[in-house]
Amino acid sequence: ESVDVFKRMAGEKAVDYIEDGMLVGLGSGSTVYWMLKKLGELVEQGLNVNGISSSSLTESWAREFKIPLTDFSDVQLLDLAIDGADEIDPSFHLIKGGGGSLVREKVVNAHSKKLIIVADQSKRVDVLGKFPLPVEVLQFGWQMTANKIVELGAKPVLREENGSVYVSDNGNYILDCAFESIPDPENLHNKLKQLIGVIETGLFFDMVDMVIMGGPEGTVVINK
Ligand code: DER
Repeated sequence: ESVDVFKRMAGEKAVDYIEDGMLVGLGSGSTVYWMLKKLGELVEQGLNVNGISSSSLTESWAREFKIPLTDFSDVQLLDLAIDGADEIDPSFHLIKGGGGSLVREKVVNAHSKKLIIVADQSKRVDVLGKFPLPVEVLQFGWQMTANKIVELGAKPVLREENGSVYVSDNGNYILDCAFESIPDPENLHNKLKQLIGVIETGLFFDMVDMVIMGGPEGTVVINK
């Protein structure tokens, strides 16, 4: 269906920015899937890259596509990270975490010289917040953490998957927090990070260098 076509367009276009010998941060999600598939084809044709995965699912896709993998014990700075997003505002601030990998995604993206976001056009918003903000929290005492988030104006919902509570790759819970509108992402992120029990938030600000958007007019590349 057309959204998947738009995702595929954006994901495949991002591979144009991967040069031979690069260390690449591999994001997560269904748009990144198409980037990984295309990258695997280039690796098969001889492109030399090493990737660090931001989730167990991405790792399984990378192995399926025979993309060589490394880790932070060998590599401390990546040349390029390519990742998806749930919302992108005009300043390139993001909401991420719909796929549950926001913590490792933020670690990978923060340790990369350049970050490219790939998305279908529906991810573009004027103000962040319609998409509930994923917040990763310690399992221990999560109810108290949720109560503190309520005081910040949200309605946190404990994420479930297949009828049981979702547990992240890091062994934590995720609260999906409906703030409705987040005009000042940095301020909200800082308030959330101060709460005892909050591990990380899905607010990514001042991290993105380029956005590649797939839509009916084709693929649009927007530099910061
Ligand atoms: O969880 C994330 O941040 C992922 O990047 C994901 O939400 C992106 O969504 P997609 O599956 O539409 O690419």
